[in-house]
Amino acid sequence: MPSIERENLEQPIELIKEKLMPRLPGPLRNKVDEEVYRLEELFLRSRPPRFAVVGRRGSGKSTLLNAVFSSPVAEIGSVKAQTGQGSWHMYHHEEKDSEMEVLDTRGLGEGSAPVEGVQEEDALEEVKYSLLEKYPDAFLFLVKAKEVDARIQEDIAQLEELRNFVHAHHDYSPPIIGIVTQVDELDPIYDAEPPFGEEKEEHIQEAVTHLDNHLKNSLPQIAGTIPVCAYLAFKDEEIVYDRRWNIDLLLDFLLDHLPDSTWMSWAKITQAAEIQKKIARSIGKSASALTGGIGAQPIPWGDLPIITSIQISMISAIAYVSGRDLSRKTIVEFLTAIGVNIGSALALRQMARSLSKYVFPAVGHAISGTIAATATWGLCQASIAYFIENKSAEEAKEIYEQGNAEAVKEQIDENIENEMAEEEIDYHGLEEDNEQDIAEEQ
Ligand SMILES: Nc1nc2c(ncn2[C@@H]2O[C@H](COP(=O)(O)OP(=O)(O)OP(=O)(O)O)[C@@H](O)[C@H]2O)c(=O)[nH]1
Ligand SMILES: [Mg+2]
Repeated sequence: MPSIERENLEQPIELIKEKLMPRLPGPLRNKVDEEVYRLEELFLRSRPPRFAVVGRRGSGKSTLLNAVFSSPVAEIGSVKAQTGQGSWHMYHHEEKDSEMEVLDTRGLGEGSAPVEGVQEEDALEEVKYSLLEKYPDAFLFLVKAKEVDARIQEDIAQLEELRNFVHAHHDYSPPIIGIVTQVDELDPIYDAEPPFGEEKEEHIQEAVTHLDNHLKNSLPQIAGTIPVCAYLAFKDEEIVYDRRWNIDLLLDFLLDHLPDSTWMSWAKITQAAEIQKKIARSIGKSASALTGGIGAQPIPWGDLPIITSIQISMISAIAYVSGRDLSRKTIVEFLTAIGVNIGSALALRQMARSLSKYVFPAVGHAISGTIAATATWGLCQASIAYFIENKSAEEAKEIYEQGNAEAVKEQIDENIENEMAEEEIDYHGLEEDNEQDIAEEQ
């Protein structure tokens, strides 16, 4: 993440911690603190995800990395084992400005020595050595669909050993995800192009159950087993043939098992709209709960820009998740689209002030938690529409206003005084909106 632009994300969180948090009563402070911590994980401690990819020679490790990036980031060895050093590699994609760290292990249980040369005698020892340096966020255990029967017990024992090793040295137990690769190779072989027919699907399911049961016997905490076809062909870095199947599901599954600090990177790497939306909604939820918590306590007018600066952080983060850069121009473009008169203001403080006039036009002497949370959620929905769904400025504005109309109506109906005395945060509309979104996508 470019450091100059990071202050859009950093400053508001700092302001809340320094200026607002100390004023909040205990229970509310705890709630706000939780959300602050989560946003810090997402924004400030953001780092590339780290995977240890374990699998035999030719199981499809390199191919899977390429499939995840949709780009030939890893060399593919179709003849001899290529991955010789059991060390961490940073896979980098310049255009997407995205990275992922991978411990691409030399195929465990190998016969012949790989071409790049091996530093340690024993492949397992070599992998352990690399794991001393860093722990992976998750182990990906790849097995060819046609080989789920072949001496798999030995491989699983090694996997278990590696995980125990990580636990002993880093006090962390990475989730293990079983991946059945090259499912297109299963019978019937003539049904090689996804989407697959019924008979093929049955065989895929059999392979998954087989691997999953084996894994569960030794490693009951296994996160799950996912079948994929990762086959992609490139010419001059461009995809010329695409046989990928179920990769989206795998990306989504992995997201659920990755720490929050890797989510921003995951969005950049995968560039999958569904992943981006899921992350954006989750950021929106935290930001809404946070602003709602702060708004539940009377705060002076002068401090409202602190709330709107958090909203700007959220909008920046969603723009970033969508693949835009973190520049102020991006934010100004969005704010202008939804009707915030921003003038030539490019400093965060000025933007926050303009936004606060728009979001809290005339609610009285202070805002309520409900209205703060709903406005934040409305801005989240509008930024998703604008940045991720590429909807027009008018549509984004409409989405924001719809959400807000409800909030304002609610506000009039309620006794503001009473509500502000309550410490419970009202998450009005969040759950329903989220469920509605999910329903719409299905
Ligand atoms: N049909 C098919 N072939 C695949 C698939 N995934 C990988 N392959 C092929 O399998 C061979 C091995 O794949 P790699 O990705 O190089 O396997 P690897 O695990 O990285 O191998 P090493 O680095 O040698 O350990 C290559 O010829 C790939 O093209 C798949 O989903 N379907
Ligand atoms: Mg490889």
